[in-house]
Amino acid sequence: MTATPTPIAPAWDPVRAGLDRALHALAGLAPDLAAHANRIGQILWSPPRIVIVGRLKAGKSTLVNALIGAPVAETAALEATSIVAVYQDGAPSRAEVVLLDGSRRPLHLSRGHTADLGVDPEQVAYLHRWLPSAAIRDFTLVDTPGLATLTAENEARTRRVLIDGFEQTRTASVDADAAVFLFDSAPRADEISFLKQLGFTPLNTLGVLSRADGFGEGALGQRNPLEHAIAHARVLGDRLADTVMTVMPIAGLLAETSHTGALTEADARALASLTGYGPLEVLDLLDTDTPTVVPAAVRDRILDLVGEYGIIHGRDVAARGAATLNEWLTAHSGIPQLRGVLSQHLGRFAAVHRASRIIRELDQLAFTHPARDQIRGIVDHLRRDPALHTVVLFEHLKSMLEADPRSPVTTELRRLLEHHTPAGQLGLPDSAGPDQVRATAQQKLGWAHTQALSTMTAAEDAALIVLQHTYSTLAAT
Ligand SMILES: Nc1nc2c(ncn2[C@@H]2O[C@H](COP(=O)(O)OP(=O)(O)OP(=O)(O)O)[C@@H](O)[C@H]2O)c(=O)[nH]1
Ligand SMILES: [Mg+2]
Repeated sequence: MTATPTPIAPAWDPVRAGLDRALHALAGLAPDLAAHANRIGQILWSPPRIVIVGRLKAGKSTLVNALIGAPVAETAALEATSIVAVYQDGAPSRAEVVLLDGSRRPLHLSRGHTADLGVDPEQVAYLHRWLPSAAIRDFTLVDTPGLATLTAENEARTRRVLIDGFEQTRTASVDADAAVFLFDSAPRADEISFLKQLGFTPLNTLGVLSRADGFGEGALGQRNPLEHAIAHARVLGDRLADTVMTVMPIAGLLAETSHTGALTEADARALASLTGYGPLEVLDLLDTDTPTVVPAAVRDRILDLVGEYGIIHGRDVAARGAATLNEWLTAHSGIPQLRGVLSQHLGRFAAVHRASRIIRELDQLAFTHPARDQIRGIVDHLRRDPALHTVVLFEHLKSMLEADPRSPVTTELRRLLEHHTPAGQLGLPDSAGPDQVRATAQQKLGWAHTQALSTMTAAEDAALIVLQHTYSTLAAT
């Protein structure tokens, strides 16, 4: 039914299967609905999209390159990313410019990089780039211009393709399913409010404390910046619990260098030649135009590759060669852990978010199409499918986060979604026995009944019906 029928791992996904069945049923209703089913099917069978957002120069493009394993996104101290770019696994390597009206134009690539856009940037919604890369097989990455009042123009470009109802058009939206939110110190209030406008939940939003290798006083300070960043990420994770699932410290530069094959034996030798110098000589090396220890050009290249932290702490390791240094950079970058969270937690909720987007599309069709009763029947059936229970809970969580984030109903929904075992879902330790699980579910069922007598919002009304259903199922297991 779809243009790209290659199944994405996991091979058998009951949520996808349920949605695919519904799309087949939809396609069978009328010829124009077959076209809708095909369009929606393309969303279903392409990898979820993870958007990287954050302040200007937070290290977004560097992280994108590190995750892809190739220097595809422009990064620089001065140059800013000026348009939204979607990086998707696919061959051949190519790019298209997507205009605000949704139309597409092929774009000439010179040596893998995008040359001139060929159109007024004001007409461009985003750049769609395909490149063969196993690293982005399970999720497509979206790099965005940084948020900052100084570059209001770039910020507007990020907003108009990400935020529902921002400027009138949704034709050329990138439709992201999850966000990685980068900040190199505490995020500002306007950044948090931008994030809220994206319409994600804390379950599909990951916080990244970026540039961890320069955190606090940096590489020359008393405290190891990476350790400091790890501790601070924990504090921020608690503080931002309403916004992000967790906060992970990342040194994107170290990962970009180690994942894109930028490091050579000559670099390792140059770095190793700095072993044995004291703090003052290292300061001289880093800070002056004419360092005495190595030529300025060599110093600049190593600084670009591994930063001050890499120079100070990687010197000894470098003596063991480029491969060992590469491993050291990876291990200190935080990227292996980030990859784990992306593919497990964030990836899981990105898929749930996308499923809910598809159901919303079907709801829309049921609203506008003459075959509304049959479409409604398909959607109702889908919502009752036990395989889609998580998606239904997620929809209610989204409504509750808008209506009343502090309500205990919101807390219950989030816990049910975040945990995998019945005990965890009910707030019990995993060691809890079946009797205790049943008794607690029964107790919560009673609570939900009582709550339902005096609800504050329509969202809560609807959520409590689903909670009652969930608790009775848990009580019966
Ligand atoms: N030391 C260090 N420098 C970093 C790190 N990540 C990025 N940088 C540097 O910070 C500068 C900006 O990085 P980018 O990745 O271009 O940042 P960005 O968020 O994409 O910037 P805009 O697109 O302009 O908003 C570059 O010079 C990077 O080399 C990091 O983890 N550590
Ligand atoms: Mg950038």
